[in-house]
Amino acid sequence: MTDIPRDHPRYQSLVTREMLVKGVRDGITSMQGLIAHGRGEAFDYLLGEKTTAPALGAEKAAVAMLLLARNPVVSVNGNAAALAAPEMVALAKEVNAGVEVNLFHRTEERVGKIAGLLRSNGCEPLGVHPDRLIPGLSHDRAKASSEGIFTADVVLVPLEDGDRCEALVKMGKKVIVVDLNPLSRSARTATVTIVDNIVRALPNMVKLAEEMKSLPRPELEKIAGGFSNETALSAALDAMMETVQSSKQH
Ligand code: PTJ
Repeated sequence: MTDIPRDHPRYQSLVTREMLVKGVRDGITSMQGLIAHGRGEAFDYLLGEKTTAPALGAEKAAVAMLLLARNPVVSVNGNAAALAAPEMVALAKEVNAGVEVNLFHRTEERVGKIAGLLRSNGCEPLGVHPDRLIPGLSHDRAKASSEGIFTADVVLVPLEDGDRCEALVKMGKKVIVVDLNPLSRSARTATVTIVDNIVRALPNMVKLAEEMKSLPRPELEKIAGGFSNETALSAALDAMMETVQSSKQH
């Protein structure tokens, strides 16, 4: 790992890159994951690399939905594993959710390594021996487990591919995505889109789950029901446009 100087103004962003590079070296993250992250970074730059108030609102609604769910599942891909494995496991514990390895560029070797990482963080993941296929999807990315994603009513799928997000919504599930690109198909199709970096969103959600798990159901229903994905996406675009506008004025 390159030694990143702590006083570098882009310290956090550079450390995040190093975590992904390590993920690739350890056989956890795909090469494509590096490219996907680069796209995310560009949007994060426009967001000011911070959790905006509307993103925090989406995180709150997502946690409420997970707490209300009958069979919630947190899906882990190669990027999420490299950037937020301990937080994904901690969140799953707080909301009583299953954790499933679910890859777009699936190889059994990578599934095994991600499962090992999740086990070392204290959970027994699903998805190692998937027994069902998500309808409407070709290719290995359709694989899912009957106890997990296949029967889940609420799924958190950070950095999800647009096609699979759409297929999960078509199955009648509530789909929560973390996606820095508010224009992506996943962002537009999901039930709740959190326009925030996964490295900020997941720690926020763990903290929110700790605070919210004792709330009565009607209160959680109010929080989840008051969320509008359209409004949240529009607010994210406004925040990005504001950054562009204020840079033009200087
Ligand atoms: O590990 P695998 O095989 O499952 O593959 C994972 C990737 C992410 C490579 C795969 O799902 C993929 O190709 O995803 P996409 O279609 O490129 O979508 C990823 C989305 O996540 C893009 O819209 C990015 O802007 C966004 N993104 C990238 N990095 C982050 C992010 N969103 C939040 N936090 C990030 N750190």
